[in-house]
Amino acid sequence: MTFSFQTDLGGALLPNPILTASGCAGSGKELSQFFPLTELGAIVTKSIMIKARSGRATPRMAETPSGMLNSIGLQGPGVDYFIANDLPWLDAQGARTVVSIAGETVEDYAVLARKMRNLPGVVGLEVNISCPNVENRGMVFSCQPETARAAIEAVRRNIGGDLPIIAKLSPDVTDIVSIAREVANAGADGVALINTLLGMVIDTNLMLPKLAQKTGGLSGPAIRPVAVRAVYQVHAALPDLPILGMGGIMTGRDAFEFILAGASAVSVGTASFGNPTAAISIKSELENILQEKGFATLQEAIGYAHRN
Ligand code: RRO
Repeated sequence: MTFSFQTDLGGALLPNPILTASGCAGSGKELSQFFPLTELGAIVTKSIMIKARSGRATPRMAETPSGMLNSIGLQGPGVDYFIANDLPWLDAQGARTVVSIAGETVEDYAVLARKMRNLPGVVGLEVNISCPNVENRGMVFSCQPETARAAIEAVRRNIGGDLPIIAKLSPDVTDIVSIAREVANAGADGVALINTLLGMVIDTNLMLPKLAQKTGGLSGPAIRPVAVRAVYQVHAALPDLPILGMGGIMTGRDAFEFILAGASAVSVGTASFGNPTAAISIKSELENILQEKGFATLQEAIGYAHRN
């Protein structure tokens, strides 16, 4: 019998569950030098906003134990450039694209959602409501149930058609399950867990924060247990809500951990900075592990750690 690696991420049918993590592979051009983008379940683009942005002041990256801190601040070319240039290129590669969108206001999410209608090669939307690198913490929509709901409702009302909406949540909350429930009720087809954790590093020689804007988002293996916990809790409470899991996945075994916790697919981010082919190795390692453990399909393994 042939092994089935397919997954269904809230209506996005993907041949395998390995995606890039938003922000870690731009719009795919750099990675395409190393492997065909069609090898991935999907590519998740850097979050796109309405207007072009140069991002935050430098330095905006710092190494941390088993991780890294970033303070990019939503650098990007703006949605119209993205639609005119990056998306046609991705489509020409045959890539399945999940577009990540980010807004400063609820109305921004509405405008971006309208622009996402009927675009070639786009299989889903990741709605980033959790960027930690903004001037105003009130802009971290997913940190409050009301703003999380308002942003996702705006996307749902304006997207039209049946493009899956995946809401990306912040781990910097007391109860991530309540936020997941809120966005599901607002019309999200799934959730992406987790964005980076807000952190800081101080240079002890200079005796000042290493990042120009002081705080940044922590990613990498250091945050994996936090991410696995979030996936497990949300899957336990909302077993029918598809989850895109991420946070420090370096190996197929790490990806398997997220699948067992309840993720239907996973994103590989920080690992690809050190090794651009990380996602491809993780894909084959995960497929091998699933078969060694006796699973005939990926589906059977999703949430397997929840059994009694
Ligand atoms: O651009 C960023 O600084 C950034 C974003 Br949009 C995000 O969602 N998460 C992150 O760690 N950095």
